[in-house]
Amino acid sequence: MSDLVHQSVLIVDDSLDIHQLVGARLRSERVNLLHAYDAAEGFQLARAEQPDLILLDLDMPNTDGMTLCRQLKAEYDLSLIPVIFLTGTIDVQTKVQAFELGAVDYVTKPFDAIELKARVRSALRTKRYHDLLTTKAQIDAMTGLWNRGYFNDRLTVEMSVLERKGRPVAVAMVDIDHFKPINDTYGHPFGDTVIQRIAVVLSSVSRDSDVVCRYGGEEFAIILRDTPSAGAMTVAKRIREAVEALILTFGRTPVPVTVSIGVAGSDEIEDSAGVTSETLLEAADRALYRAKGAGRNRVEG
Ligand code: GH3
Ligand code: MG
Ligand code: MG
Ligand code: MG
Repeated sequence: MSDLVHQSVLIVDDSLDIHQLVGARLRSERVNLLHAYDAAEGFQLARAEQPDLILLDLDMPNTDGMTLCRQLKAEYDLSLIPVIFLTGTIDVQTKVQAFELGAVDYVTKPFDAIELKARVRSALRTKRYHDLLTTKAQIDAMTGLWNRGYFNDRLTVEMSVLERKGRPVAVAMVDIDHFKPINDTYGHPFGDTVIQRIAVVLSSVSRDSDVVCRYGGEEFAIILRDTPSAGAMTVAKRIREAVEALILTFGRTPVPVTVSIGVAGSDEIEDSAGVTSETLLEAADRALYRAKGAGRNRVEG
Protein backbone atom coordinates (compact mmCIF):
# COMPACT_ATOMS: atom_id res chain seq x y z
CA MET A 1 0.00 0.00 0.00
CA SER A 2 1.60 3.18 -1.14
CA ASP A 3 0.28 6.72 -1.17
CA LEU A 4 1.91 7.10 -4.54
CA VAL A 5 -0.41 4.56 -6.12
CA HIS A 6 -3.65 6.32 -6.87
CA GLN A 7 -6.87 4.57 -6.08
CA SER A 8 -9.50 4.51 -8.78
CA VAL A 9 -13.19 5.35 -8.68
CA LEU A 10 -15.66 4.07 -11.27
CA ILE A 11 -18.75 6.21 -11.91
CA VAL A 12 -21.68 4.34 -13.43
CA ASP A 13 -24.43 6.75 -14.40
CA ASP A 14 -26.48 7.37 -17.54
CA SER A 15 -26.34 11.12 -17.02
CA LEU A 16 -23.39 12.93 -18.57
CA ASP A 17 -24.02 15.83 -16.18
CA ILE A 18 -23.39 13.61 -13.17
CA HIS A 19 -20.09 12.41 -14.63
CA GLN A 20 -18.98 15.99 -15.14
CA LEU A 21 -20.21 17.13 -11.75
CA VAL A 22 -18.62 14.27 -9.81
CA GLY A 23 -15.46 14.62 -11.89
CA ALA A 24 -15.24 18.30 -10.99
CA ARG A 25 -15.91 17.61 -7.30
CA LEU A 26 -13.28 14.88 -7.05
CA ARG A 27 -10.65 16.68 -9.12
CA SER A 28 -8.73 17.74 -6.03
CA GLU A 29 -8.62 14.14 -4.78
CA ARG A 30 -5.77 11.95 -5.96
CA VAL A 31 -7.95 9.37 -7.63
CA ASN A 32 -8.24 8.01 -11.15
CA LEU A 33 -11.77 8.35 -12.45
CA LEU A 34 -13.31 5.73 -14.72
CA HIS A 35 -16.56 6.40 -16.53
CA ALA A 36 -19.37 4.04 -17.56
CA TYR A 37 -22.73 5.15 -18.94
CA ASP A 38 -24.79 2.02 -18.40
CA ALA A 39 -24.74 -1.10 -16.24
CA ALA A 40 -23.21 -3.40 -18.86
CA GLU A 41 -20.31 -1.03 -19.45
CA GLY A 42 -19.98 -0.58 -15.70
CA PHE A 43 -19.70 -4.31 -15.14
CA GLN A 44 -17.11 -4.66 -17.90
CA LEU A 45 -14.99 -1.80 -16.58
CA ALA A 46 -15.25 -3.10 -13.01
CA ARG A 47 -13.94 -6.47 -14.13
CA ALA A 48 -11.19 -5.05 -16.33
CA GLU A 49 -9.96 -2.29 -14.00
CA GLN A 50 -10.83 -3.58 -10.52
CA PRO A 51 -11.54 -0.06 -9.19
CA ASP A 52 -11.31 0.73 -5.47
CA LEU A 53 -14.78 2.25 -5.34
CA ILE A 54 -17.91 2.35 -7.49
CA LEU A 55 -20.33 5.28 -7.49
CA LEU A 56 -23.51 3.75 -8.81
CA ASP A 57 -26.67 5.35 -10.14
CA LEU A 58 -29.96 3.61 -9.41
CA ASP A 59 -32.12 4.64 -12.36
CA MET A 60 -30.58 3.68 -15.66
CA PRO A 61 -32.08 2.41 -18.90
CA ASN A 62 -31.90 -1.36 -19.51
CA THR A 63 -30.26 -2.65 -16.35
CA ASP A 64 -30.73 -0.61 -13.16
CA GLY A 65 -28.18 0.01 -10.42
CA MET A 66 -29.66 -2.50 -7.97
CA THR A 67 -29.29 -5.26 -10.55
CA LEU A 68 -25.72 -4.26 -11.34
CA CYS A 69 -24.92 -4.19 -7.63
CA ARG A 70 -26.32 -7.71 -7.27
CA GLN A 71 -24.20 -8.88 -10.22
CA LEU A 72 -21.06 -7.35 -8.74
CA LYS A 73 -21.67 -8.96 -5.36
CA ALA A 74 -22.09 -12.35 -7.01
CA GLU A 75 -18.49 -12.40 -8.28
CA TYR A 76 -15.84 -12.94 -5.64
CA ASP A 77 -13.22 -10.41 -6.76
CA LEU A 78 -15.79 -7.78 -7.74
CA SER A 79 -17.76 -8.26 -4.54
CA LEU A 80 -14.86 -6.77 -2.58
CA ILE A 81 -15.19 -3.41 -4.35
CA PRO A 82 -17.22 -0.99 -2.20
CA VAL A 83 -20.31 0.50 -3.83
CA ILE A 84 -21.82 3.88 -2.99
CA PHE A 85 -25.24 4.54 -4.49
CA LEU A 86 -25.57 8.03 -5.87
CA THR A 87 -29.21 8.57 -6.66
CA GLY A 88 -32.24 10.77 -6.72
CA THR A 89 -34.34 8.07 -5.05
CA ILE A 90 -34.79 8.90 -1.41
CA ASP A 91 -37.35 6.44 -0.07
CA VAL A 92 -36.22 4.46 2.95
CA GLN A 93 -37.17 1.08 1.52
CA THR A 94 -34.83 1.55 -1.44
CA LYS A 95 -32.03 2.71 0.86
CA VAL A 96 -32.46 -0.34 3.07
CA GLN A 97 -32.46 -2.61 0.04
CA ALA A 98 -29.23 -1.01 -1.19
CA PHE A 99 -27.48 -1.69 2.12
CA GLU A 100 -28.82 -5.23 2.21
CA LEU A 101 -27.33 -5.79 -1.24
CA GLY A 102 -23.95 -4.81 0.18
CA ALA A 103 -23.63 -1.10 -0.62
CA VAL A 104 -21.39 0.75 1.85
CA ASP A 105 -23.11 4.11 1.49
CA TYR A 106 -26.00 5.95 -0.12
CA VAL A 107 -25.85 9.56 -1.28
CA THR A 108 -28.88 11.36 -2.63
CA LYS A 109 -28.88 13.85 -5.48
CA PRO A 110 -28.57 16.75 -5.46
CA PHE A 111 -25.50 16.01 -3.38
CA ASP A 112 -23.37 18.34 -1.34
CA ALA A 113 -19.89 18.43 -2.89
CA ILE A 114 -18.04 18.48 0.43
CA GLU A 115 -20.13 15.66 1.84
CA LEU A 116 -19.64 13.52 -1.26
CA LYS A 117 -15.91 14.05 -1.10
CA ALA A 118 -15.87 13.06 2.58
CA ARG A 119 -17.86 9.90 1.94
CA VAL A 120 -15.67 8.92 -1.02
CA ARG A 121 -12.56 9.49 1.08
CA SER A 122 -13.94 7.41 3.91
CA ALA A 123 -14.84 4.50 1.61
CA LEU A 124 -11.41 4.62 -0.05
CA ARG A 125 -9.67 4.67 3.34
CA THR A 126 -11.57 1.56 4.42
CA LYS A 127 -10.72 -0.11 1.12
CA ARG A 128 -7.01 0.60 1.69
CA TYR A 129 -7.14 -1.01 5.16
CA HIS A 130 -8.99 -3.95 3.72
CA ASP A 131 -6.39 -4.42 0.97
CA LEU A 132 -3.58 -4.16 3.50
CA LEU A 133 -5.14 -6.78 5.79
CA THR A 134 -5.79 -9.09 2.86
CA THR A 135 -2.14 -8.85 1.84
CA LYS A 136 -0.94 -9.41 5.40
CA ALA A 137 -3.12 -12.50 5.72
CA GLN A 138 -1.43 -13.96 2.64
CA ILE A 139 2.21 -13.26 3.48
CA ASP A 140 4.57 -15.29 5.65
CA ALA A 141 5.98 -12.71 8.07
CA MET A 142 9.37 -14.40 8.51
CA THR A 143 10.34 -14.67 4.85
CA GLY A 144 8.01 -12.28 3.03
CA LEU A 145 6.97 -15.15 0.74
CA TRP A 146 3.33 -16.09 0.17
CA ASN A 147 1.99 -18.34 2.93
CA ARG A 148 0.41 -21.77 2.74
CA GLY A 149 -3.16 -20.47 2.76
CA TYR A 150 -2.43 -18.30 -0.24
CA PHE A 151 -0.62 -21.18 -1.95
CA ASN A 152 -3.68 -23.41 -1.63
CA ASP A 153 -6.10 -20.75 -2.88
CA ARG A 154 -3.84 -19.78 -5.75
CA LEU A 155 -3.19 -23.36 -6.83
CA THR A 156 -6.94 -23.94 -7.06
CA VAL A 157 -7.27 -20.82 -9.25
CA GLU A 158 -4.37 -21.85 -11.48
CA MET A 159 -5.81 -25.34 -11.90
CA SER A 160 -9.09 -23.89 -13.17
CA VAL A 161 -7.21 -21.57 -15.54
CA LEU A 162 -5.31 -24.60 -16.77
CA GLU A 163 -8.50 -26.51 -17.36
CA ARG A 164 -10.04 -23.63 -19.28
CA LYS A 165 -7.08 -22.85 -21.50
CA GLY A 166 -5.42 -26.25 -21.71
CA ARG A 167 -2.19 -24.88 -20.27
CA PRO A 168 0.18 -26.82 -18.00
CA VAL A 169 0.87 -26.00 -14.34
CA ALA A 170 3.70 -27.48 -12.29
CA VAL A 171 4.45 -27.56 -8.58
CA ALA A 172 7.84 -27.88 -6.88
CA MET A 173 8.15 -28.84 -3.22
CA VAL A 174 11.44 -27.80 -1.65
CA ASP A 175 12.65 -29.14 1.72
CA ILE A 176 15.91 -28.23 3.45
CA ASP A 177 18.19 -31.24 3.98
CA HIS A 178 19.18 -32.24 7.51
CA PHE A 179 17.86 -29.03 8.92
CA LYS A 180 17.35 -30.34 12.43
CA PRO A 181 21.10 -30.73 13.08
CA ILE A 182 21.63 -27.13 11.89
CA ASN A 183 19.11 -25.94 14.48
CA ASP A 184 20.57 -28.18 17.15
CA THR A 185 24.17 -27.15 16.48
CA TYR A 186 23.83 -23.41 15.84
CA GLY A 187 20.52 -22.57 17.50
CA HIS A 188 17.04 -21.73 16.32
CA PRO A 189 17.75 -18.07 15.41
CA PHE A 190 20.48 -19.17 13.02
CA GLY A 191 18.05 -21.76 11.65
CA ASP A 192 15.61 -18.93 10.97
CA THR A 193 18.32 -17.02 9.11
CA VAL A 194 18.98 -20.07 6.94
CA ILE A 195 15.26 -20.26 6.07
CA GLN A 196 15.27 -16.56 5.18
CA ARG A 197 18.38 -16.83 3.01
CA ILE A 198 16.92 -19.77 1.11
CA ALA A 199 13.68 -17.84 0.63
CA VAL A 200 15.70 -15.10 -1.09
CA VAL A 201 17.37 -17.66 -3.35
CA LEU A 202 14.01 -19.16 -4.33
CA SER A 203 12.58 -15.74 -5.17
CA SER A 204 15.56 -14.65 -7.22
CA VAL A 205 15.99 -17.88 -9.17
CA SER A 206 12.32 -18.36 -10.07
CA ARG A 207 10.48 -16.26 -12.64
CA ASP A 208 8.11 -13.39 -11.89
CA SER A 209 5.15 -15.51 -12.96
CA ASP A 210 6.04 -18.24 -10.44
CA VAL A 211 4.31 -18.17 -7.05
CA VAL A 212 6.90 -18.84 -4.33
CA CYS A 213 5.50 -19.83 -0.92
CA ARG A 214 6.63 -20.94 2.50
CA TYR A 215 4.63 -24.10 2.87
CA GLY A 216 5.63 -24.96 6.41
CA GLY A 217 8.62 -24.77 8.80
CA GLU A 218 11.56 -25.43 6.47
CA GLU A 219 9.52 -26.41 3.46
CA PHE A 220 8.69 -24.29 0.43
CA ALA A 221 6.29 -24.78 -2.45
CA ILE A 222 6.38 -23.09 -5.84
CA ILE A 223 3.60 -22.87 -8.41
CA LEU A 224 5.10 -22.70 -11.90
CA ARG A 225 2.40 -21.27 -14.15
CA ASP A 226 2.12 -22.18 -17.78
CA THR A 227 5.04 -24.59 -17.33
CA PRO A 228 5.29 -28.24 -18.38
CA SER A 229 7.14 -30.81 -16.24
CA ALA A 230 10.35 -30.53 -18.23
CA GLY A 231 10.53 -26.76 -17.72
CA ALA A 232 9.78 -27.14 -14.02
CA MET A 233 12.63 -29.66 -13.69
CA THR A 234 15.02 -27.12 -15.21
CA VAL A 235 13.93 -24.43 -12.74
CA ALA A 236 14.21 -26.88 -9.84
CA LYS A 237 17.74 -27.86 -10.85
CA ARG A 238 18.71 -24.19 -10.98
CA ILE A 239 17.29 -23.74 -7.48
CA ARG A 240 19.15 -26.77 -6.14
CA GLU A 241 22.43 -25.47 -7.57
CA ALA A 242 21.87 -21.95 -6.28
CA VAL A 243 21.21 -23.18 -2.73
CA GLU A 244 24.29 -25.41 -2.84
CA ALA A 245 26.36 -22.42 -3.95
CA LEU A 246 25.04 -20.26 -1.11
CA ILE A 247 27.78 -19.30 1.34
CA LEU A 248 26.46 -19.41 4.89
CA THR A 249 28.67 -18.98 7.92
CA PHE A 250 28.11 -19.18 11.66
CA GLY A 251 30.83 -16.85 12.94
CA ARG A 252 33.70 -18.16 10.85
CA THR A 253 32.34 -21.65 10.51
CA PRO A 254 30.99 -22.40 7.05
CA VAL A 255 27.58 -24.06 7.18
CA PRO A 256 26.79 -25.93 3.98
CA VAL A 257 23.09 -26.12 3.20
CA THR A 258 21.30 -28.12 0.51
CA VAL A 259 17.70 -28.79 -0.50
CA SER A 260 15.80 -31.68 -1.99
CA ILE A 261 13.09 -30.90 -4.53
CA GLY A 262 10.10 -32.85 -5.77
CA VAL A 263 8.49 -31.71 -9.03
CA ALA A 264 5.13 -32.59 -10.58
CA GLY A 265 3.57 -31.20 -13.76
CA SER A 266 -0.03 -31.43 -14.81
CA ASP A 267 1.07 -32.58 -18.29
CA GLU A 268 2.58 -35.77 -16.90
CA ILE A 269 -0.11 -36.80 -14.48
CA GLU A 270 -2.30 -39.53 -15.86
CA ASP A 271 -5.67 -39.42 -14.22
CA SER A 272 -8.87 -40.10 -16.08
CA ALA A 273 -10.76 -37.91 -13.61
CA GLY A 274 -8.52 -34.97 -14.52
CA VAL A 275 -5.69 -33.32 -12.61
CA THR A 276 -6.59 -31.59 -9.35
CA SER A 277 -4.47 -29.51 -7.01
CA GLU A 278 -4.50 -32.50 -4.62
CA THR A 279 -3.15 -34.99 -7.16
CA LEU A 280 -0.51 -32.49 -8.27
CA LEU A 281 0.61 -31.84 -4.70
CA GLU A 282 0.64 -35.52 -3.83
CA ALA A 283 2.79 -36.26 -6.88
CA ALA A 284 5.25 -33.49 -5.94
CA ASP A 285 5.36 -34.80 -2.38
CA ARG A 286 6.10 -38.33 -3.55
CA ALA A 287 8.87 -37.00 -5.78
CA LEU A 288 10.33 -35.09 -2.83
CA TYR A 289 10.25 -38.26 -0.75
CA ARG A 290 12.15 -40.06 -3.52
CA ALA A 291 14.72 -37.25 -3.63
CA LYS A 292 15.29 -37.62 0.12
CA GLY A 293 15.51 -41.39 -0.16
CA ALA A 294 17.99 -41.18 -3.03
CA GLY A 295 20.47 -39.28 -0.88
CA ARG A 296 19.18 -35.65 -0.71
CA ASN A 297 20.51 -32.55 -2.56
CA ARG A 298 18.64 -33.82 -5.61
CA VAL A 299 15.69 -33.05 -7.84
CA GLU A 300 13.16 -35.75 -8.65
CA GLY A 301 10.17 -35.50 -10.95
P1 GH3 B 1 15.43 -34.02 6.04
O1 GH3 B 1 16.66 -33.92 5.23
O2 GH3 B 1 14.88 -35.40 6.06
O3 GH3 B 1 14.38 -33.04 5.61
O4 GH3 B 1 15.89 -33.69 7.52
P2 GH3 B 1 15.40 -32.52 8.45
O5 GH3 B 1 16.30 -32.48 9.62
O6 GH3 B 1 15.30 -31.25 7.68
O7 GH3 B 1 14.03 -33.10 8.86
P3 GH3 B 1 12.64 -32.40 9.00
O8 GH3 B 1 12.26 -31.81 7.69
O9 GH3 B 1 11.72 -33.38 9.59
O10 GH3 B 1 12.99 -31.31 10.10
C1 GH3 B 1 12.41 -30.11 10.16
C2 GH3 B 1 13.04 -29.32 11.26
O11 GH3 B 1 12.86 -27.94 10.99
C3 GH3 B 1 12.42 -29.59 12.60
C4 GH3 B 1 12.05 -28.22 13.15
O12 GH3 B 1 12.56 -28.04 14.43
C5 GH3 B 1 12.71 -27.25 12.20
N1 GH3 B 1 11.91 -26.06 11.95
C6 GH3 B 1 10.65 -26.01 11.48
N2 GH3 B 1 10.24 -24.71 11.37
C7 GH3 B 1 11.28 -23.93 11.77
C8 GH3 B 1 11.46 -22.51 11.90
O13 GH3 B 1 10.59 -21.70 11.58
N3 GH3 B 1 12.66 -22.08 12.33
C9 GH3 B 1 13.65 -22.95 12.68
N4 GH3 B 1 14.81 -22.44 13.10
N5 GH3 B 1 13.50 -24.29 12.59
C10 GH3 B 1 12.33 -24.78 12.15
MG1 MG C 1 -29.89 7.74 -13.97
MG1 MG D 1 14.00 -31.04 6.03
MG1 MG E 1 10.51 -30.88 6.42
